[in-house]
Parts: sequence; structure tokens; C-alpha cells
Amino acid sequence: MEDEDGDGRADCMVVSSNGLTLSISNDRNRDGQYDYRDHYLYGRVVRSEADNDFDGQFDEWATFYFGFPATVETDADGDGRGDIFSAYTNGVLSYSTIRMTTGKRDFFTEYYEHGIRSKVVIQKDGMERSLKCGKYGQIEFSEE
Ligand SMILES: [Ca+2]
Ligand SMILES: [Ca+2]
Ligand SMILES: [Ca+2]
Repeated sequence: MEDEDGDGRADCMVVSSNGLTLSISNDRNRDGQYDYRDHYLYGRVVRSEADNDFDGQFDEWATFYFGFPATVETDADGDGRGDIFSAYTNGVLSYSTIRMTTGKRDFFTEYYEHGIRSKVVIQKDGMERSLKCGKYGQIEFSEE
């Protein structure tokens, strides 16, 4: 336990076993509750969770592959379940899926190539619509 600002409360907690770090928790806004945690495997971060609005509930979960982000899931509406799921390839965003509030099975997925949005797929009421993107990632609404 460490208390960097000297207020008597721990701001950082390291959990380790046999000399290997298992997790590090941080209290970034110093309110006495941990709001960021990294999980380690053989000395590398493999997973993290964050409470970015500091309400005591984690709202962002990430996985890492060789130090690069692999997936990030975000709870945008605060119900404790992820609504935005992003996947990365070699640390570069490859696609991002947003669960729409209109229904359980409605999704909005953006695909990326070399970091630029290349395609948008909308799934709604069991129907799928694909929209192409221009070279700057803008959606082109012209029908194919
Ligand atoms: Ca906190
Ligand atoms: Ca939260
Ligand atoms: Ca949610």
C-alpha cells in the first residue's frame, strides 16, 4: 500500500505472489475508492478495468496483447454492461461495435483500415445495412 499524497489513505495497492505482480490498483481521484486496476501475467499487463466517472462501478474493461491494447469495452449508459466494444490489431483500431439503445440486437459497427474508418454496418431489427466510407473515413450515403 502506498500513500503518495500523505492523507493517510492508500492511493495505490499492489498485489503480488512469489515476487510477481498480479495487480496494481489506483485511486486516481483520491476519494478513497480504487478506480483503476491493471492485472498482470508474468510481468506484463494483460487486462485493466477503470471507473472513469468515479461512481464506484467499473465502466471500461481492456485487454492487452504484448503491451498493445487488444480489446476495449465501455459501459456508456452506466448499467454495468459494456455498450461499446472496440478491437485492435497490432495496437491499431480495427473495428468498433456500439450497442444501440433501440433494441437488444441492434448494433452499429465501424470497421477501420490503417486507422481510417472504411465501412459502417448497421444491424437493426435483423436487417443489415452496409455503408462505405470515403478516403477520409466519411460515410458515403450513395447506394451501391
Ligand atoms: Ca477513486
Ligand atoms: Ca463508473
Ligand atoms: Ca451499458
